[in-house]
Amino acid sequence: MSVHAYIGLGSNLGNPIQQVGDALIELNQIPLTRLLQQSQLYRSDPVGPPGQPDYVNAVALLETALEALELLDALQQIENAHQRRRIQHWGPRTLDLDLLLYADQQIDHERLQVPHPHMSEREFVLYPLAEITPEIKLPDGTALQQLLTKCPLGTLAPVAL
Ligand code: A4P
Ligand code: MG
Repeated sequence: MSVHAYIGLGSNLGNPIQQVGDALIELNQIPLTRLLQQSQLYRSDPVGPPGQPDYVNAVALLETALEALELLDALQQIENAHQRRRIQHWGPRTLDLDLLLYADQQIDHERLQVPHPHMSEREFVLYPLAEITPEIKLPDGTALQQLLTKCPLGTLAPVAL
């Protein structure tokens, strides 16, 4: 049985637009999985330690027949492949693939928490998600639109391609 899963993509590598673009293609190559929709790419200020470059973020909607932990394994394989490239170029590890939502499940596993614990307050997750599925509700019933009213857009802006 296939389910819908939402993935948050983030990169602040030297060419983060390419990192995220490549990752979207690679998501579509995961076994038993296809990419149904993708948001625009957004540029956003870094959340966390200051002094790091801006991020490029996006959200993707997948249809997958993988179990949640199998999907996490596939996401980490993609992250690792990007990490190896980055080490060659002496850059930091900067491709993040977060499993935001998996069907309407709440998962609390040592390797995997779904919904992703920080998604509800992150503008670089909520606005791209709203582009794809504006009427979505989280598994606890909270409407995305309700979260958006508490989450200013800030400096988040679509990347001009
Ligand atoms: N893990 C648990 N739940 C999940 C999930 N739902 N999806 C575990 C993915 N992984 C999940 O992740 C560490 C461990 O989390 C994994 O081994 C997995 O088993 P990681 O990606 O290796 O480490 P990380 O990225 O340093 O930690 P984390 O908590 O994922 O960081 P975040 O929350 O992703 O934050 N600012 C902007 N503007 N844009 C960004 O994208 N991203 C971060 C990273 C910080 N600031 C940012 C952005
Ligand atoms: Mg992460």
